[in-house]
Amino acid sequence: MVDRTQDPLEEDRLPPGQYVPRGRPVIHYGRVPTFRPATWELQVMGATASGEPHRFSWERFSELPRTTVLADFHCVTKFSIMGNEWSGVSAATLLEIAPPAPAAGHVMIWGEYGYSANVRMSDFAREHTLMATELDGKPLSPERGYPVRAVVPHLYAWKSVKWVRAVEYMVEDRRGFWEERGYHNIADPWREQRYSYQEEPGEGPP
Ligand SMILES: Nc1nc2c(c(=O)[nH]1)N[C@H]1C(S)=C(S)[C@@H](COP(=O)(O)O)O[C@H]1N2
Ligand SMILES: [Mo]
Repeated sequence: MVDRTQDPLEEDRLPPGQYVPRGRPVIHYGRVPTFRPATWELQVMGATASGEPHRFSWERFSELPRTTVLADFHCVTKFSIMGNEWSGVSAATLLEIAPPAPAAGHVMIWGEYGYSANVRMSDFAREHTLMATELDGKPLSPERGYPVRAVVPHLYAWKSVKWVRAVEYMVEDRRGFWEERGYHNIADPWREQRYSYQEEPGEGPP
């Protein structure tokens, strides 16, 4: 069950430097893609345990076990949206059904049009990381990532890739779209890991 007892404006729930805006911005780079259920698939590829990619058609993806998570959402541009109820398939479920090779320590999450974000396997495997299909009890709107978006709520929101099409298990770390453009490889909002110049040795690819 979802815990709604926490006060969304409770001071210590907001990471440093963040504020709660009035509205709810929609932010992304590029166009909103059209969902075509007949040809859509989610691929889990790269360093899988079997060495083969796993493909989920929309029909197959829709039959996976589902879960709901209540989580705050922190954009690096400093707004935070508190108390979002996301439903979908947990990353842990995907890891079970499409297991990675033991050497895979990193994950690239790919959206339509080549948008990508890399996360550590340990962040991907967190219990609240989701492949979400619903927000607050309704299917995602097209501009929020319909039909499926990643939600990695404990990291800055650029890691929460909209319109997800692939999950790539990686043995070596690699930078995604914003990580290549000066943003922090790990992106923990509680440590204000906003920019790549803040990275400590070992926090990014060599
Ligand atoms: N595919 C894709 N996903 C994306 C982005 C993007 O440009 N493309 N922008 C990210 C950023 S920077 C933020 S803050 C959130 C915004 O999510 P929202 O539009 O639901 O608020 O989506 C993230 N996911
Ligand atoms: Mo963002």
